[in-house]
This record gives sequence, C-alpha cells and structure tokens, in this order.
Amino acid sequence: MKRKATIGLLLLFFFPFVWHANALISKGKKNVDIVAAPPNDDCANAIALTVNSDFLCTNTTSGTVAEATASGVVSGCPGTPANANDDVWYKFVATDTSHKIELLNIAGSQTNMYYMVFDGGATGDCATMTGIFCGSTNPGTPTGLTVGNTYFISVFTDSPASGADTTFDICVGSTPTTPSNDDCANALAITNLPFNSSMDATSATNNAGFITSAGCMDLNDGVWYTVVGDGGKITITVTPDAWDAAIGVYEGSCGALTCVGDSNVGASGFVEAVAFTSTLNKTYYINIGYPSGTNDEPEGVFTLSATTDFLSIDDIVAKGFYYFPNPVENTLKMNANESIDQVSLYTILGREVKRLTQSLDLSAELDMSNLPAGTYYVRVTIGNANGSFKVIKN
Ligand SMILES: [Ca+2]
Ligand SMILES: [Ca+2]
Ligand SMILES: [Ca+2]
Repeated sequence: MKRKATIGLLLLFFFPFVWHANALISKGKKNVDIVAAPPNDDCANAIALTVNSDFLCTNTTSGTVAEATASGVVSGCPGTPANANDDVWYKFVATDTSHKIELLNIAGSQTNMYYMVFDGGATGDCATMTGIFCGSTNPGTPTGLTVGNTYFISVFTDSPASGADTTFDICVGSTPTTPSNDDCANALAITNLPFNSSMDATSATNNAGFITSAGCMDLNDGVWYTVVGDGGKITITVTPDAWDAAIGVYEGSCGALTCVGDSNVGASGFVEAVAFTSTLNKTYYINIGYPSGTNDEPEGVFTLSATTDFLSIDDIVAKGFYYFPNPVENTLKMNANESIDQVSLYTILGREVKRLTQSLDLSAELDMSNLPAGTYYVRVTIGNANGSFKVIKN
C-alpha cells in the first residue's frame, strides 16, 4: 500500500516536467512528430519478409530504428556487437540452406548498421530461438539453415546512444537456379533496341569450357544474349554488382564463334562496354562472364543495356547528305556530295520493303507512292558511312 502511494507521488511529481520538456521541443521545432516505437520493436512482433528467388532484391521491406528500444536478447553469437539497443525485428521462412541478408538504402544520423540472425525452429519461437549469424558484414550469407524453419533477424545501429533516426530497406535473397541463357545455344534474343534488363547470373556454369576466339580475350562461359544487326553502331554495356564482369561479342555460330569485340577494363563492380558497327540482319552473340580462360569464377548480378545509333544521320550529313520532303507524298529525294551507294526503306517494325542499290550517284529517288500511309525508316550508305532517319508517308 505504502509502495503504491509512493509511486503515485513520484508520477505526480515527474509528470509536469515530462510534459514541460515535450512542450519546449514543440516550441523549438515546428511539426515535431512524437513517434511511437516501431511496430516490430520486439521479436514477438517481427515483420515477415518476402524471400526473393535470386539476389536481385526485387522485394524489399522498408524499416526504421527510430524510437526502437533494446530487446535485451542474448544472442549466443560470437562477436555480437555491443550496441543492439535500438533493434527492430524481421522474420522469414527458409526455402534453402543459405540465404543472403542485405540492408540497402541506409540513411540517417547513424548509418553503421548490424543485424543478427536467430533460428526460431519449425514453430518460429522467440523464447527458444538461438543466435546463428552475426551480420557484421553487409550483405551476409548465413549457411546451414533448415528449410521450413523460421529465422528472426534483429537489425540495429552501432550507436552507443539509442534513438538514431536511421531508415533502411532489408532484403532476403536466395541462390538462383541456373539461368536459362547459361549456354550459347539458349541465348536470350534482344529483339528491340534500346534494351535494358537486370539478371542474376550467380548460378551460371562454365558449360563445355572457356570461351576462346582469336582477337578476343579468353572468358568464362557466363550467360548469353543475341542481337540482330540493324546496320547501326550497337553498344553493349554491362554494369555488374560486386563481381568482375567481362563482355565478349562474336559472330558466326555457337561453337564456331568469331571475335567482334571484348571489354574487361576494370575489376569488381567495374562497368564494361563494347561498341561495334553492326551488319544488317547479322546475328551477334554476347557472352557476359568472368574474365579468365583458366579459372571458373562465379558470375553475379548485372544490368545489361544495349543501344543503337541506328537513327542518326551525322556520319552521312558529313558527306553533304540531305533529303526532302518529309512527310512524303510520292517520292523521297536525296542528295549528297559523294555517291549514294544504297538506300533501304523499312517499316516501323524493321521489315525492309524497298532497296535501291545501283547507279544512285549524287542523288537518289525513292518511290513510295504505292506504300500505305505511316512511319518508315530510311537507311542510307555512302562509302563506309551509314545513316538512318524516319519519314512519314501521307
Ligand atoms: Ca554459362
Ligand atoms: Ca571486368
Ligand atoms: Ca563462371
């Protein structure tokens, strides 16, 4: 009875001071949000994460440690960081014996973040879970997981003071299956330029062995793409995640590849690019793999972009080229200071519908009178220069 009364007195005594302190903060800073602890402040309220099927982190979950309090969970994890006093909790069900845990987009006053992984068993029990992985590296990959078990992740900053305003995204990745374009014969066709795509080549294999072709460097057999030449200069750019990527571009056929160009100017994470002048309708093979003809090292996540300068007339304008009229009623007229060698007309879908090839001299006339109204591409060759432009047929 006496103790209750004492607590009541203490509350009465302190309450005005607490209220007063908050009022002062409100006065000094307008629109101060009084933030409650995050909903996942403790293990029992861990937020379930989506397990990605590869390392691309397509599915991420946003979080914050703002106003989080210490859970006081003893991890049993060697090297446990000392300052887990603003931990927030996540969980996932293992689909493999290892998963990659990654914290992304860390922002705030304290960006030095850690995480710990706990095995909650088949039932996902916070009371009996055991620490299995200290995430002092980001990303980190705990191994020896049991498929179907629930794993808890506590995420925190390494600030001795709690109350950092740090926000982050968290992702759980998995070792992907072998990509469908692992070998040349199953190359992915790039059908439209510009092209931009990310993929995870972590599980690419070296197939029948290293890729060697005179004039190009020796490469791992990584993953493969094809692109059909449009006559323009095609540029292939690969932006790898944390791995050393190289590009080989070839013509010919799988098993009998002839070097067109390669790139390996930098090491891990370095952007590689190959540019080549394409021949119309010729198929080019693109291998993206680790730059070695003796060591088979893993490939990884990358973004591939392929562009063409097909719609550029700079090179032929330099040879005095001009055309008129546009839109065209019946005849497109072209002139240049040098002999025009070839003029091809394409539909907007890339199908060639007309070609002029002989005795064009310094001027050429393309009869479009029998063509349906619409947009067309014209491709002009003057000596070794090519140019393309768009015309409208009325
Ligand atoms: Ca391969
Ligand atoms: Ca490289
Ligand atoms: Ca490899």
